Amino acid sequence: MKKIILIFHFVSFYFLLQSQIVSAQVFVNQAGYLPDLPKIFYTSVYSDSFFVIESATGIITFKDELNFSVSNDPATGLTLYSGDFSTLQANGNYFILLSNGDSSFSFQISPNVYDVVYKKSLKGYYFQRCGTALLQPHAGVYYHSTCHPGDGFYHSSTGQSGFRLSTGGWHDAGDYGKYIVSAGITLGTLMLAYENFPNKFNQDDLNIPESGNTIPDLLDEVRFELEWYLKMQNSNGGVYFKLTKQQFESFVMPNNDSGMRYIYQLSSTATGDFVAVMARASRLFQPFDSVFANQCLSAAILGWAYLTSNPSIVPPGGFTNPAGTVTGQYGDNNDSDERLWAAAELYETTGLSEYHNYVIANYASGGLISGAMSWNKVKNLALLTYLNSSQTSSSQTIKNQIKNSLVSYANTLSGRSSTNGFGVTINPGEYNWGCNSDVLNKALLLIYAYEQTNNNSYFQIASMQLNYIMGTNAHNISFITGVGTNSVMHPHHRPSVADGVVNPVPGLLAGGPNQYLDDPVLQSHFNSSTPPALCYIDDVGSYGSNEIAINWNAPLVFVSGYFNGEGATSVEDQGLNLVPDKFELNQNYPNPLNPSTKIKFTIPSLVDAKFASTTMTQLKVFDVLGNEVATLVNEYKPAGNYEVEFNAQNISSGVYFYTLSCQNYSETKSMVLLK
Ligand SMILES: [Ca+2]
Ligand SMILES: [Ca+2]
Ligand SMILES: [Ca+2]
Ligand SMILES: [Zn+2]
Repeated sequence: MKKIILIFHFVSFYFLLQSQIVSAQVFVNQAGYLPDLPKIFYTSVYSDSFFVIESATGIITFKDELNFSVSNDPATGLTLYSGDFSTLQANGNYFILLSNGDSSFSFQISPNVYDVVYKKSLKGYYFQRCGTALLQPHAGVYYHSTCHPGDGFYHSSTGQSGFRLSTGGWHDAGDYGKYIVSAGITLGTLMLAYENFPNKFNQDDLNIPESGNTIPDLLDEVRFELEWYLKMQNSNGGVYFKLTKQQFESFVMPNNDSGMRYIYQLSSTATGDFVAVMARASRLFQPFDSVFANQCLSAAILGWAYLTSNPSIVPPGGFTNPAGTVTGQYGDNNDSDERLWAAAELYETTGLSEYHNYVIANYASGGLISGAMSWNKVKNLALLTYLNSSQTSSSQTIKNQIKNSLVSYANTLSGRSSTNGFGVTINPGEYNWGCNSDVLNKALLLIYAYEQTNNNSYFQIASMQLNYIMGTNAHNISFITGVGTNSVMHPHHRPSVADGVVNPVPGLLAGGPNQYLDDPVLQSHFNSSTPPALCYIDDVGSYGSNEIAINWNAPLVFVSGYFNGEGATSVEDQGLNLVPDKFELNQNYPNPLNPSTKIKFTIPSLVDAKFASTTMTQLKVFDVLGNEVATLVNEYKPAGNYEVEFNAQNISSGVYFYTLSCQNYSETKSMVLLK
């Protein structure tokens, strides 16, 4: 009886007040599901069964039982159940209703569900632009005047002094600094997406200043950063590590952030990243702007000369902040991966044996693909470029080795996914600073494994990682600002704090759970016994779990854009298969009922009388457990409009469902009996 009352409260509120009550324990991808992909949701409360309900009409479109998933999930401590409504493919806006009355946030099923995610996440870079005004036509309420026009002055640690024009580029993260190495993997990943899947990443309608110029907006946005990169290269080919203040800025708008910003020492990791992205850019920009493409290649070759004349890491041991500077250090004492990536991209662009020989000599040291990349580990970018090399001199043997390591690692990720309550590919211990980007970088590798093998399970597990980011997680939150009903509202992001606008700048990925509690806010809410995936808080002070970063957004652009492109194909397919359907089942009236109500329905003319013997129209009433309560119609009905009366005198208060079925048509609505 308790169940009936719960469901009654929910449905009555929903239909009478049109406001949905959402419980905290039914976890869906809030952006939605592609029609052809698996559709899984999770819940931490046991219930007999679940319904998928169309939001606008209350129609039940799907019903099934929950599956037990895990007990005491190692990442969350939760016991989890999952529901699978993969066979529901009809476009629409839905929510999940459990038979105990709990419900989910609403979500869509549509070929275009990832279009908004992809476009917002890519446009997130526009909002990070530095040294320029963000104008209202492109930035909307987030507009601001030019910031940081004084970039920058040589820090004394460089041994140089004075001003060096180095305006432009993107703010790195929640702060206003600009760092070559976090931008390196960012540019590498964005260009990887375009180079390997140009038809999925070639849109020119992002509403950035360069939209409509016939050049893909992804490349326009990348170029905004590349132009800054070029300003950070010294005449000897080496590249300065970063451009920041000595201290992090206070929470002001970027155009109100004054004071000296400094250029820090030359670095071989920065130079390796620079060479790699410039070499790759020269390939991609050649069809659009050969002058710029050649400039990129020249800069890359100059950078490579610096690396070859400095065979040991620069500065020795890797970059560290000089005394008095506390902005991001991005410490990395191993530049072999950056050098390998530089050589791989130069080889792919030029085909020259000098670079190829370097790749052949160094690609295998330290193993092949065995983990996701990050700002300090860019080897995968080198290996993926070689795996997809179009140079005729490239080695098939090496390609096979890379492919085998990729597939082997994808199998490892599959195993991890199966032991995680939400199907995520990171294990306890790995819920560290920025782990949401790790989840997406693993999805990226699964996508490449799928592309290499056509093994559909890799594709599906990759999609589950994106589901996790957009709501199938213990926080029931979309970790992307501006995406989903319940998304991050208080990112550690200075413009979002200072702009006086309620909603944060959209399209930015929060770092996610941080079991190592790397900030005072996390430490005040959680402790070492908190399950790792629960160590997250949507609080501006939690830079350890709620900051944003350009390098974290890049795999989000990649993965959401990849699946978005998958959906675009389905749109055309779907258009060809539309079947007209003129059956109608109306909402009963009155509703709630006591004790009788009327139900109207329509049978279309396509139900021909000559099939009368096999074409029964049925209208039946069920309780929430699916037990039949009454049969109102069970006979052949010619085309026409009908009205039947349902008298509920002998049954108890609660929610009931009525289903009209005829031939292949079936539709269900709910009604409330209130005595
Ligand atoms: Ca454009
Ligand atoms: Ca490195
Ligand atoms: Ca704000
Ligand atoms: Zn700026």
